[in-house]
Amino acid sequence: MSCVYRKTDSVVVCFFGDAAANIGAFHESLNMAAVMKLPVVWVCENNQYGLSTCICRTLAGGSIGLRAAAYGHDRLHRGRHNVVEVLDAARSAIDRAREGRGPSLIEAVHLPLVRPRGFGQPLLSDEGRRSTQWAAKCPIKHYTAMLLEQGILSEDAAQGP
Ligand SMILES: Cc1ncc(C[n+]2csc(CCOP(=O)(O)OP(=O)(O)O)c2C)c(N)n1
Ligand SMILES: [Mg+2]
Repeated sequence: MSCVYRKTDSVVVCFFGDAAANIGAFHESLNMAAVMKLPVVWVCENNQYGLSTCICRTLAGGSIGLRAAAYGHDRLHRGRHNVVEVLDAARSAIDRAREGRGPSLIEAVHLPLVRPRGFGQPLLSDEGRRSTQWAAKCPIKHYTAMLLEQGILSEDAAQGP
C-alpha cells in the first residue's frame, strides 16, 4: 500500500539500468504506477550499454524517457553531466509524488562507460575513444569545477586528503 493511501510522505525511488527498460516488468510497473498515481520515482541509469551490448542495437524508439511519457509519467530527462540538474529533477519528481500527482521517470544519461573487459567478451574496439569522451564529461569533475568557480570549494579541499 502506498503513501497515497497511508497519507504519509513516503516515496519509492527505484533505480535500474537501461537494459531493464526492455523487459515486461518495466512496462507493467510503469502502467500500474500511473493508473494508481503511485508515489514512485523511477531512475534509469542509462549508460547506453546492457552488459556489453549497445542500446543502439536493442532499444526500439531510441528513448526510455519517451516510453515513460507514453504511460503518462512526468519525464525528466536531465543533463549528461550536471549534478545540480539531476538534483533539481529529483526534487521535482519527489514533490510531484508527495502531492499525489503520480510517478515520474528520471533518465540519467551517461556517456558510454568503459567496460574493462565486457563480461567475458573481448575489449570493445572503440574503448579508447569512449574513455576520452567519458573523462571529459565526468560529472564529478564538472561539479568540482563549479564549486571552485563559486568559491564554495578551495583548491586544497578539491585535491582531497
Ligand atoms: C531477468 C534477467 N534477465 C537477464 C539477466 C542477465 N543480465 C544480467 S546484467 C544484464 C544487462 C544489464 O544491463 P543494464 O541494466 O543496462 O545494467 P549495466 O550492464 O549497464 O550495469 C542482463 C541482461 C538478468 N540478470 N536477469
Ligand atoms: Mg546499462
